[in-house]
Order: sequence, then C-alpha cells, then structure tokens
Amino acid sequence: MLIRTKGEIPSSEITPKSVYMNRRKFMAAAAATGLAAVAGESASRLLRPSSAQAAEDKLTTVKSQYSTPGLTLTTFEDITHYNNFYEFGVNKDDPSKNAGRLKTRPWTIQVEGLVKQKKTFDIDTLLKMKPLEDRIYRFRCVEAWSMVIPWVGYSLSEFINACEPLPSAKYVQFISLADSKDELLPWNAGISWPYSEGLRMDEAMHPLTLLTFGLYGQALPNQDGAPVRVVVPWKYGFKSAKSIVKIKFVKNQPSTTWNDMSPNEYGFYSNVNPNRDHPRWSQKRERVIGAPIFRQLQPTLMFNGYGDQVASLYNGMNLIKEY
Ligand SMILES: Nc1nc2c(c(=O)[nH]1)N[C@H]1C(S)=C(S)[C@@H](COP(=O)(O)O)O[C@H]1N2
Ligand SMILES: [Mo]
Repeated sequence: MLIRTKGEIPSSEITPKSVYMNRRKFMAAAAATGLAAVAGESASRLLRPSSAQAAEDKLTTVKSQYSTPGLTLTTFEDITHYNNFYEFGVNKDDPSKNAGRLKTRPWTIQVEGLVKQKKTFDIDTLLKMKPLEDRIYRFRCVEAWSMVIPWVGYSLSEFINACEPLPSAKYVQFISLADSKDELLPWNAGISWPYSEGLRMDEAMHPLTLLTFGLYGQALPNQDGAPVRVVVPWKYGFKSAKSIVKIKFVKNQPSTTWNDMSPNEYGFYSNVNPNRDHPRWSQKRERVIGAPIFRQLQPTLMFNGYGDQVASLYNGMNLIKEY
C-alpha cells in the first residue's frame, strides 16, 4: 500500500466493487432499521451493549442527504472505547470506564443570551423536534487520528431556529455538563469546567453541523457525549462539545476551553488543515483508528474533506493565521 500525498483513499479502491456496493446497501439498510452497520472485516470486533439496553436506546432514523459516501465505518467498539472526554479521565479508555456515572435523564438545554426570550428545552422534546438522520461523517481529532462515525441527529440550524436568536447574535457558545460534582471525578485534568466551545453563527447554521443524539442507530453512549452533543465534521474534534446543557448566543467570539488553555496550539476556528501543523506535531497525515496496518496512515484532507461544502465560509481569511 502506498501512502498517497493527495486525495482520499475511497473504500471503493480497496474493496472489490461488488462487495463495496453490497456493503453500502447493507449499511443503508442497517441504518434505516436502526441496526448496527458493520464494515465487513470488523464484524467480529463489534461490541454491543446488553440487548435490554439496546432495545431501549434504539432510535428511529431516516437516511440523510448529507452522509459522506464511500467510507469504511470505524467499529462501535473503537468509537466507544477510544474517547476524549476529560470530565471522565484523560486516557482514551477512561471515559468508557467512568462515564457510566453520568445521569442523562432528566436533561435539559438552557438557551440564553441574545435571543427573543430565554428558553429551556427538554431532551425528549429535542429528540422529537425533527426527523433523526443517519449521517456518516469523517471525524478528525487534533491529535492526528481519525475515525468514521455513523452519527444520528439533525442539523443544528433546526434547533437554532427554534431558539430564535436576535440578529445581533454573531456566535454561539456550547457549555457541557457543568459541575454536578458527584458525576465528575475529583481530579484536575488540567482544564477548567465546564467545557466550553463555540462557533461563528454561519458555521453553526451550516447544514453539516449536526445536533447529535446517537451513533450506530442508537442513543449516544455516555462516553460519546450523551444525551446530546454537537458534531462539526470539518473541524478538529475538540470543537464538538459533548453532553451540552447550555447554549448561549453572543455578540463576540466566546471563550473556549482549549483556546483559553493554549491559544497557539488550539485556535478558535480549528478547521482541519494539513498545511497548518500543531506546534508539537504534523497535521499532514492522520492515523485511522482500527484500520489494518497498511491503511493506518492516510493524508489529512483540507477541511477534513468537506471543502466543497464549507470553504466559502472562510473566503478572504488567511487560514494559517486564523487557525
Ligand atoms: N465536554 C467535552 N466535550 C468534548 C471533549 C471533552 O473533553 N469534554 N473532548 C473533545 C475532543 S478533543 C474530541 S476528539 C471529541 C471526542 O469525541 P468522541 O470521544 O465521541 O470520539 O470530543 C470533544 N468534545
Ligand atoms: Mo480531539
């Protein structure tokens, strides 16, 4: 296998076309019925929750026009055991061990700031507000590893419209589960709580930005940000705040956890960009979690491969300086 310098490696190239087509059909069918979609060779590694819990957590979904075609899914096991969720530990396997203590019901999102009026949305109302879609996205962490995740949700813009922001709102801030002291672990992960992230309003309103309730056709496992998170597929993973309890519409760029912590390493925009290295490591390649050894390293794509859809949001900006 050669490491390419340009372009992606579509699964159509590494799998005979008939198998690939069938796999895609299977994935679509599996997604539509809410069953786990499994990329063939990984089936045996798939770990499912107990059947009782799975039945309870199953989500009814429709196929999305925004799904990224031709990708091989990361297994459920890897997606749920290789996590970043510092509230529950700093090692990749900590969240899967510790996030069980997070209570995801009752759960509300408070809406504040530059809105017509303050509101509070219950998670079960949000779940029913729009049809839930299956959306397969590339997911890229700033630590230079990547996954492909079949998320479930609908465009964040649908929720933002229901929030009725004022025209003066230029940014939106997301606040993660705050300070429920008995849920968090009594340690200092080096960052301060609550975890906070933000987007410019046009980024937040982009149809690819997903208000996310599940993955693999079922409710989000706690370690992946239950019961509701954001996913911004063209940005590094830390922009995708988990377990959101508050959304605030603001005039100025909000403060965000990693940008506050180390601004020269983590910019506010954090668009995936192979040409702007992290000060301590390269962003030119990414390690594909769970891939066979000869496919583990692949070139990083500008905007994580979503440039056609999102590059115009940044017209006139120098993305090396405004990283
Ligand atoms: N509240 C909160 N959200 C968070 C994080 C976190 O530590 N706390 N980590 C971020 C980072 S760095 C990444 S890569 C993704 C990881 O999501 P995943 O574990 O579902 O793959 O969540 C992001 N959202
Ligand atoms: Mo990350």
